[in-house]
Amino acid sequence: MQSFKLKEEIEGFEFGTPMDTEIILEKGSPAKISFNEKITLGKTTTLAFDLKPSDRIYGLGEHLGSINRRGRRFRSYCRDEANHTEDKFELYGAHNFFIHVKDHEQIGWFIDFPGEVVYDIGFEKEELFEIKILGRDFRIIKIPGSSIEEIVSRFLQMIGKAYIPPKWAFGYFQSRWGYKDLEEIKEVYETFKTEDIPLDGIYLDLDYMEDFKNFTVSEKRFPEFKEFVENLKNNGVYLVPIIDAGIKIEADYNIYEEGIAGKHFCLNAQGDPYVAAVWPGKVHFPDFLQPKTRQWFGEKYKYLTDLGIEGVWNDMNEPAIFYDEKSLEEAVDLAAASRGKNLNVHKFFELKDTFADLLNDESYHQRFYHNVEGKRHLHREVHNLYGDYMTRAANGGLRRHLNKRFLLISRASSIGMHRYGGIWTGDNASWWTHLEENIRMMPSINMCGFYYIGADTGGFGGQCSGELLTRWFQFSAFTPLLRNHSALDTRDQEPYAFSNEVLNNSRSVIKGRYRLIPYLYSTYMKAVEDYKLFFKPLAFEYMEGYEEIEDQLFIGEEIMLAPIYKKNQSRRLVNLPEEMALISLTEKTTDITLAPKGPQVMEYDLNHLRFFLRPNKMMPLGKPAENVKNLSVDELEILAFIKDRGEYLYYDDDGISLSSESKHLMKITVSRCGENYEIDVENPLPQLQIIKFKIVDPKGCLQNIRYRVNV
Ligand code: MIG
Repeated sequence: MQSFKLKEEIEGFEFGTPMDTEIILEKGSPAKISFNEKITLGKTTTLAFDLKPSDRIYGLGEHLGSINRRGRRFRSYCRDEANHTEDKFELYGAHNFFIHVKDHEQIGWFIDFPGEVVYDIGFEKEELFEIKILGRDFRIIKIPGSSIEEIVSRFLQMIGKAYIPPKWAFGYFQSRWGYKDLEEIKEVYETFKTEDIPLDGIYLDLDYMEDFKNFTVSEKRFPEFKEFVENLKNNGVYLVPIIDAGIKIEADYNIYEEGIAGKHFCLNAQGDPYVAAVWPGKVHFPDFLQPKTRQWFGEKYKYLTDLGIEGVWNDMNEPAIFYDEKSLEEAVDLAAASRGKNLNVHKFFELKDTFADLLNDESYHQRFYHNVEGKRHLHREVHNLYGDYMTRAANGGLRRHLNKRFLLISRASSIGMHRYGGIWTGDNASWWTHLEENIRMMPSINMCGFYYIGADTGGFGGQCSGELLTRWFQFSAFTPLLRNHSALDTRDQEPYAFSNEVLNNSRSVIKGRYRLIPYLYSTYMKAVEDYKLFFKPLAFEYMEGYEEIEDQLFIGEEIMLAPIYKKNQSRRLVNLPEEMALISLTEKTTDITLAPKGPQVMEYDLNHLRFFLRPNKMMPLGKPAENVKNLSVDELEILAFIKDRGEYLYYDDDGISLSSESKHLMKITVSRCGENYEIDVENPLPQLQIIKFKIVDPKGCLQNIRYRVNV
C-alpha cells in the first residue's frame, strides 16, 4: 500500500527519490537496527527507542503541544477534532516524520504507512519512546544527516516539491461560517473598502450551496453569482468556496447520479455504496483512492472555475461522519428502551452520551472499503490517505481547468499532500493558548512538507476579544496563509466588528503584512525551491542554551519573531541568540535599532509589527496596497543589518504561472567600507526604479541611501 503512495506519478510534479536514505524495514522484513532500537513484528508493529534525559524529538506535523515532542502521546489518525484541548492527541493530519536528536547526533525517520500509528514519546515511561504501527504493510525510511536542517532538507527532497499558490494567496482573507447570502458578502467587501483595510479574498462557507450539495450555488441566496465573482476579481478580490467530502444522496442530483453510474463511491461489505451522514444528511463518499474517481471528481471543479473561481478549500475530508445508518438505529433503539425506565446514574450517562458519541465514531471505518488497483481495502487501513487524495483530485482538476496557479487548502492531510495544496489547522478556538499553539505548530507542519499554512486567525470557536484578534494578527502577518475565520453563531470577528481602536490597530498590522509580502513571497519561493524551512525553531541552529525556546521562530534565513501570545501584556521577554536589529513597522513608518544578544524585555504596541533582523542579513519591504494586485513594483525598501558584508537574493515572478519562466532573481550585496557602504544590485527587477536602503551598523548608526536602479 505504501509504495503506490511514494511512487505514484502525477502530471507535472517533480518527485524525488529516497537518495541517501536507508530503508530499514520493508513489508515486515527482518530489521537492520542501529541506535539500540528494539523492533518487534506482529500484527501491530512496535518500535522502541531508548530516550536519554537530554534527547529531543521534533516533527510529527499537525499536533498540539511543544515543538520538542518529548513527554507526550500522539496518534497519526486524521480526525475531525472540534475541540483542541490540551489532552487531545490527534488532529486532522497524519504526518509520520520525526527527528531524534541525541547530543550532537541526529537521525530522521519517516514511516510510510496509511493507517494508524501511535507514538508514546516518554509519556508512560520517561526513558522509552514507543511507536505502534497498526499493521504490517509499511516501510520505514531512515534519514541520516549532519544537522537537523540537513535531515529536514533531505526529507523534503525525498517527498517532492511543495504546492505553490498564486501570489494573491499571500494577501488578507476574511471568512465566516454564516455569511448567509451574496448581499452579506458584498457588505463585507464594501466595508473593507470603506474602512481602508486591504483584502485579497473572502472564503465562502457551506452557506453558499444549495442544500449542502457540492458543486451547486444557491440561486436564491447567491443570484447572479458569476457576475459577482468577476466583478470582485476585477477589483483584486477572490472568492474561495468550500467543498466537502460527502456527496448528498438525492435522485437527479448530477454528482450523485454520475457517482453511482461511474462506480465512484466507497462500498460497504455487501458491495453497495456506503451510506454515512454529514451536512446534507445521507451521503456517499467518493473513493478518492481510485485514479478514475480522482479524475472524475477533479472534473467537477470545472463547475466552479466556469463561474470564475480560482481557489477552493476542501473540508470534512478525514472524512468526518456525523452518524451512519447502523449507529443511528442502535442509538435510537437504546433511547427507546429507556422510555418509562427509572435510570440510575450509569444508565443516564450512557443515554446522554449515546447521541454525542455517534459523531466521528471510528467503528464506521470498519464498514466501508476502497478499491485500490483492483484490491479491496478496508477504510480503517488506509484512512489517512482520504483527505490527501481528495486534494490530489482537486489539484488535478483545477490545474486542467485553469492552467495557472490556484489557491487550494485542505483540512485533512498526510505526507505527500503538500505537493497539491496547503492546510489550515482546523477548528481552533478564540483562546490565548491557541495563539501559542499556532506559533508552535507552524514549524512542525512545515518540516513535514507543507508551506502554505496558517490557523484561523482570531480563533474559530468561542468569542474573540479585540485584543486577542490584534495580537493574533501580529503573528499571522507572517504566516503564508492569513485568514480570519470563525464559527457560526460566534461574535463577529471582522477587524471592524470591535472598537475603533481595534480597527485602527488591525488596519495598521494588516497593512504591515502587505509591506512584508515581498519578503514572505520571496522566502516562500526560495524555501520551496531549495528544500529549506520557512518556519524554523531556534533549536535547529544549535545555538547552545537556546534549544528550549519555543515562542520565538525564524522566518526564512533573515528574521526572527517573538510574538506576544498572552493577555494584558504589552511587553515580553525575548532571548536573542545573537545580536540583531529590531524592526518596527506600521503602515507608514519603519524603525530599525539594535538589540543585543541575550535576554531582554521588549515593548509591543498593538499597532506595530515588531521582529528582528539577523546580522549581515537584509530584507525587502514594499508599500501597503489595497490588495496584492495593486502592490507597487517601482520601489522597494531594503532593511539591512550589516556588520561587514551581506547578500540577499530577492525572488519574484508573475505570481500566477505554473511554469517558472517568469522567475527573476535579483542579487543585492552590501559591504561596509569604513563609514560608507558599497551597494551592488545584480539583475534588477525590470520595473524597479528606486531602492531605499536603511542600513544599520553594529554601533547602531543608521544610514538611509536612495539607490537608483535600471538607469
Ligand atoms: O462541521 O463548514 O473546519 O472551518 O467553517 C463543521 C463549516 C464544518 C468545519 C471547518 C470550518 C467550517 C465548518 N466546517
